[in-house]
Amino acid sequence: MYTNEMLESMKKVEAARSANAVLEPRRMTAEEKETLLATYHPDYKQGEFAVLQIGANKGEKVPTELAELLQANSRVNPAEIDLSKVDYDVDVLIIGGGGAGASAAIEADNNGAKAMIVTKLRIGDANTMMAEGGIQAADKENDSPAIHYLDAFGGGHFAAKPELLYKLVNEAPEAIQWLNNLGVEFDKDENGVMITTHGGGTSRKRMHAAKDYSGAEIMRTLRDEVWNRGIPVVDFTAAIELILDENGKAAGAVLMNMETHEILIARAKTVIIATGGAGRLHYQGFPTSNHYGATADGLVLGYRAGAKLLYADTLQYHPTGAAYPEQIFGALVTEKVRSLGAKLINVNGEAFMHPLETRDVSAASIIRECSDRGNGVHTPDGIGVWLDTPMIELKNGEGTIEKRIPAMMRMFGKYGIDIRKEPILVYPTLHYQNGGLDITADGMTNIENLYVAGEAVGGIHGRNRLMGNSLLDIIVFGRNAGKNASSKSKDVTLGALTLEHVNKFAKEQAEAGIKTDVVSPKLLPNYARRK
Ligand code: MEZ
Repeated sequence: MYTNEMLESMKKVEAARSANAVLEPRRMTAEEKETLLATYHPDYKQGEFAVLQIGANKGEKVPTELAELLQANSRVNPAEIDLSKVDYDVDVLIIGGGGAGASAAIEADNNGAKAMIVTKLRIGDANTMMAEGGIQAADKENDSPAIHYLDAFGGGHFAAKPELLYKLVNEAPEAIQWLNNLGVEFDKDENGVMITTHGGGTSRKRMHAAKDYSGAEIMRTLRDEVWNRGIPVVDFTAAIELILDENGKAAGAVLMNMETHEILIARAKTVIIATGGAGRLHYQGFPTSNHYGATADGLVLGYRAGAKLLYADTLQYHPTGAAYPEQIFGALVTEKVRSLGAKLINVNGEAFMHPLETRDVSAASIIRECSDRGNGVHTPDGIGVWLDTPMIELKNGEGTIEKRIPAMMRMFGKYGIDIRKEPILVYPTLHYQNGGLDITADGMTNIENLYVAGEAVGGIHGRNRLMGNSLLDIIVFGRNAGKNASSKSKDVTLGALTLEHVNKFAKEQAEAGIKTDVVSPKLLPNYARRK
């Protein structure tokens, strides 16, 4: 139930809305943004990071929770693993059953390769499924990939790897057509033209959506395609260590059945890591919008085998996670709510920022409002600011919410909150891993025959990602990895399989004086132990 403070504040929001007295603050200047980020964004809290003592990124800082996993013990003792007993023998092994993994599998299959997906949960249990607001592509007359590039490059603080971002924006229109042809039900107008909207930091309306379950619709389609093609999917089986061959090239993975803990060996000519993000590590104690399996496994697997990370110190806190009621704490409230006209309002009923600043700036602005400025709304369990959803229908007409963001309406409706009539409370939630494994434009890491796609990649977006560029990157880079890994597999002759890199890593650990009981990859979060 709402507290008196919440009710009093809500009255102010309603009064300001009714009097048409809510002003739209101007966008911040570059200097204002820099100061805001440095003071309030979680990425800038130096005490929350640790310097890596071993591995390819030795000397660089990453979040403390990630450092613990990257420098932890392997789940396997190489001496106990029989690499001569091969359970699966494939051309392309895809680790991860989300949108990137499924896209890679489809293209590898198209290319005539024997592909196999292995996933610790089920195909589709992934962050792709949780994405709501849409997917970007510059396919309208007033837009171009070059404009898309400039928006994303600026939004990512000019840090994106140019060749990766170039690929992302140039292949975006084709990615939309590919999905449309596979059967994704994009929102279209009465003439069959795709409806596009703005996202934070976009200078053109290029967000294509399937209402506010865009990711679920895309994942449904990709999963059906994988199943229809008969591509093997090994569910409830985690990759717990990469296997290299005697020449140091990727050659498969040690797998573990999640239920029986049986160990299985997959030999592969090429391997694609598509394991997704890290929200379930709850960096800095933040709640998360992420899927249950998002525990940075791919980063750990790759790092222990010698792959390099890029920008592993930068995370995305989605500005609008649900702050109330407690049952949905941290769940995603799609940016599309703001694209459609809802404004962010403080405890006094005032709009305190432009609603479509980039995500890092928006999150920092909300944190400032709730901390130093003392303008947050206290809930029984935390704090937040209002997102004034009734404004959407004032701007776009009655019925818009049900038609365009029905999932939001249903999520809050379950708790007796009608978002057409009442504003909702939001606070930043851990949403996306901006950094990850470093790849070249063909999708390969510094380890030959080891490819990466999706959220486990670092550098596509720089140090902050724009809305809708993640659903796009899983398609563009998933397909890219599938095509390239399958082509490459045709020329691969595998040497003898080895886990020597695991022994080497353990030696480095000992030499650096790292003593830890932690084993990684983590695979699943352990909420039983959380305070
Ligand atoms: O790209 C995203 O993270 C996304 C579409 C999220 C959202 O707000 O809906």
